[in-house]
Amino acid sequence: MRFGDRIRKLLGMETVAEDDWDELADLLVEGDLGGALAENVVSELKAVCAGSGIRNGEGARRELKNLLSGYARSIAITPDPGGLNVIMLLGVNGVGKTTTSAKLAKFWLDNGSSKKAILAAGDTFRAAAIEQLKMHGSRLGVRVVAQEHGSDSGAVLYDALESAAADGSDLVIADTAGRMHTKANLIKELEKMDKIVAAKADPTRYRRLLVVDATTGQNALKQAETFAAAVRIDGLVLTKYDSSAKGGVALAIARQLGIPTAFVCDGERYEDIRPFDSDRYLDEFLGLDS
Ligand SMILES: Nc1nc2c(ncn2[C@@H]2O[C@H](COP(=O)(O)OP(=O)(O)OP(=O)(O)O)[C@@H](O)[C@H]2O)c(=O)[nH]1
Ligand SMILES: [Mg+2]
Repeated sequence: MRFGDRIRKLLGMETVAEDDWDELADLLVEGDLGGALAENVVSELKAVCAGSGIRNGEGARRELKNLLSGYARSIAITPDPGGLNVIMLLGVNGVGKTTTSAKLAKFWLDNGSSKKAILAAGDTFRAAAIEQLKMHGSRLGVRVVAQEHGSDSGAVLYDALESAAADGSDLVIADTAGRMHTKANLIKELEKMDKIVAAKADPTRYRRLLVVDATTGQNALKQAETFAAAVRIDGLVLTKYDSSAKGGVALAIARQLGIPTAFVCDGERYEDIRPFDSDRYLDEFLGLDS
């Protein structure tokens, strides 16, 4: 059963019973909101419903949406015309960075936000990563700037920016490594790459997107904390948000770290990406959409 359907089943047409509030808090924790936020929201909701005489589940669900709207944060990220835009994708291994790089290139080329894009193979750590990005590049007709496996990723990004300036590209999407021998290494590497790009790119056209897997729950919050400690994160990409994914972690990350969500991905095809719409997201989360 879809997560939103479970919420709707609990808060249906009938009067909300006292036990239902506790069950709702448990369900919101299962939905990856995190314990503190779930408890908070449910006690606020109880007070609002009591104060305005709302007794049935449906009405409570609508009030819950109002409350959660206060936590949801979204951001529209689009390449700005008239200069070179740089999008750096960050995240731990396997979350979907490489796939998202390709999806974003296609999305912005298709809608005209970019006329000419480059994919930069910043993941020089994993042996197959460069080939994987080149495969996407050749399928999409997008140039890939890469060096060999094991080379310095900062140098690859530097190259990609020079190359973009030389051939009139308006967008560089940088894939990066999600794996390092240690967390300290990962952070050092992130800071270094960020410095190199920041020194060369227009700061208003340089965005760092953190990719998180919606199915990993509260782990995604921990990842966001780690990455946000190293570099400024402009927005999240929530991947693997298929019909069973709950995705409440985007709310937890917004509340805890103030990071808004930019895109949602719900499949492996290039088309399976859309800008984050918090209204639609809350409707899905709370089963208000069907
Ligand atoms: N269902 C689903 N699968 C996805 C989505 N995004 C990526 N994947 C799959 O997740 C797997 C990992 O994706 P990658 O793009 O290689 O992830 P990555 O973060 O680059 O991984 P590393 O390079 O190992 O750090 C692949 O099998 C993708 O097809 C999504 O939105 N939905
Ligand atoms: Mg990758």
